Amino acid sequence: QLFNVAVVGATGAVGEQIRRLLEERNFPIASLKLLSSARSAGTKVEFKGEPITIEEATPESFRGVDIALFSAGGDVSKALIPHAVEHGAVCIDNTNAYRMDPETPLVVPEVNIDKISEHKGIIANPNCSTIQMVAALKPLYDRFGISRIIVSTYQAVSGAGASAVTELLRQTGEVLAGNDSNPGILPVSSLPVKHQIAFNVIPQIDKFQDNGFTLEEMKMIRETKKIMGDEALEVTATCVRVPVTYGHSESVYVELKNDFDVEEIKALLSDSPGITLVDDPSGQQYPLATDAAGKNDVFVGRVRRDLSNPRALNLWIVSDNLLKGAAWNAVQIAEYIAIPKQ
Ligand code: 11C
Repeated sequence: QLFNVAVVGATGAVGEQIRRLLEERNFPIASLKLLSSARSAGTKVEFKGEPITIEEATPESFRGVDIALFSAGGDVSKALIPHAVEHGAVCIDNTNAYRMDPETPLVVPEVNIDKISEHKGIIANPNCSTIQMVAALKPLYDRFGISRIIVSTYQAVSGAGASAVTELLRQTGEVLAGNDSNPGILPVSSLPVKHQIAFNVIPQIDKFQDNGFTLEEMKMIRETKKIMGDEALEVTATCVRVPVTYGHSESVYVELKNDFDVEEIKALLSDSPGITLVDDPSGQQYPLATDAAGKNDVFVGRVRRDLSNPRALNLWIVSDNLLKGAAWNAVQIAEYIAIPKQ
């Protein structure tokens, strides 16, 4: 069976990766619509050697569409997804718009692919920093139980869009030349105060909430509980932007409910689909953002028992935020819809 597919936000950093993956994976496409804001409409991109003109996304764009992948921001998703659903499309939404909606499954295929059958037209793709963490922790959750997670992130600038990558490179050049970095985008483009990211780390990703946590931190906390299906799971997060282009890294402390053997944990991780264990302290081998960039897997290393709590582990988890953290997770979900018996 072939599907009429639409990609909304087709020219963005994630949309570009979705197009590449649909092509590379030979997704069963009958027709492909590439949609964007009016600003990018009219430009042409190649798909399987054929030029496709980007069209402006409107409520009528979804007539006849079977599967629509959205990554054009929460406002676009909120405005257009109801129309796409009305036209009968299954929407895979990469934004925050529907993630916590109780009617909408929030899916990481390695964790809860069974939930896709419950969809009512929308399947939400979680936040990038959440996806890589739950994908790595799920095998441990199933085997030993998890009571508590404490995570600190080291997030690449591409999470804030292609313009933030340009900004990091520009600022780096300015600072090296002895000029003012003149920050213009980070931490949050819509807020008045901006900070230098070149040669710096910024402990703010997205806006602060009334409880003192940022929205990115609250996404990690809420989404992890929903995806794991465990509201009792204790999660706390500190999310930090670092001067890395692609690949989020995470330091994770996790308390297990049962005794474990570190070698068994490593074996479990290396046997799990979608996870690559890179853990050889003697050879100085551990996951690096520069190695994870461009790859679909979640990389885990620095696996060690905590010294203060024998039932706790410390891990280092790295993945390409635009791939498993966004485009690849979305295309994986689309593949499960298109080819259910995988
Ligand atoms: C970042 N995690 O790194 C964000 C980007 O809710 O999908 C993804 C935001 C989201 O800035």
